[in-house]
Amino acid sequence: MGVLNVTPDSFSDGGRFNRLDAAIEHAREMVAEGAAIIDVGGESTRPGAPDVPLDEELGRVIPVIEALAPELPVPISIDTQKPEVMTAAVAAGAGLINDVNGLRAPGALAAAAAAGVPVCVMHMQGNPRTMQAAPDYADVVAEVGAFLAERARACEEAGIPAGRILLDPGFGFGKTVEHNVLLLHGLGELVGLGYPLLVGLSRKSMIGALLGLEVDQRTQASVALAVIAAWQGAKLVRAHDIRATADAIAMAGAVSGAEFKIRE
Ligand code: 9MG
Repeated sequence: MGVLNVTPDSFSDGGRFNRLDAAIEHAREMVAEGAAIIDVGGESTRPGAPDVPLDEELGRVIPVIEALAPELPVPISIDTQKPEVMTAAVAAGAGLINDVNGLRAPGALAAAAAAGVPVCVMHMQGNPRTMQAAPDYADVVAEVGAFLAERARACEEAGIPAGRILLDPGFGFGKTVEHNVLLLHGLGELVGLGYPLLVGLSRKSMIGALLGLEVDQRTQASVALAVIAAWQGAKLVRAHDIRATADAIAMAGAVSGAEFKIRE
């Protein structure tokens, strides 16, 4: 899953893709490099990011989705927490809803169910403004697993079929470096929940904390984390550096004989 941030304040690409033509070009490039989904987001989820008003978020993402949907050979995902954006994005051509808030906003579950597309529900402790203040778990793998199982049940009760549900442990969302490492180490337990797992580790601050690297120096470490996640059973990896990530995961797949398939 290739990241296409159309925000002026994105955490790792600094809003380079907030102009329509640049966004479209970058999406094409990511597909050419092996992305199987393009994830369009108009509200930064980096720690401390401000809320974006509905109209502004719609104005950022809808023109991009309308432009990309007819021409891209892969589905577009909408990265949003707002039910109104989910509905409008799917009407504009998005084929997946990616909600870092796990469809917990009022109306989000109903909007996602009515949209009739697959959903990715992610775990987050707190909210992007406060989540890194004091993350706290007795057993991070068990607690994230219990949350994801509950959200999957809520999705199914709202009418979203099990086959359209992806789960995501939410690396970096209300987690310390140690929590992130434990979660990745224990990812197999979450695979056991029975839904495909999506993970996002690309350029995240745990790499900066462990290796002392700036955001633009984190490609190799991101690729290593992607391979570890895929090896543990993750089915989708959200990434910025597509060619490197796709090649590395394809090699892991070739060795393991597992079914994760990145490129024809
Ligand atoms: C939007 N976004 C930022 N990080 C993410 C992650 O780790 N997973 C998902 N599903 N979305 C994310």
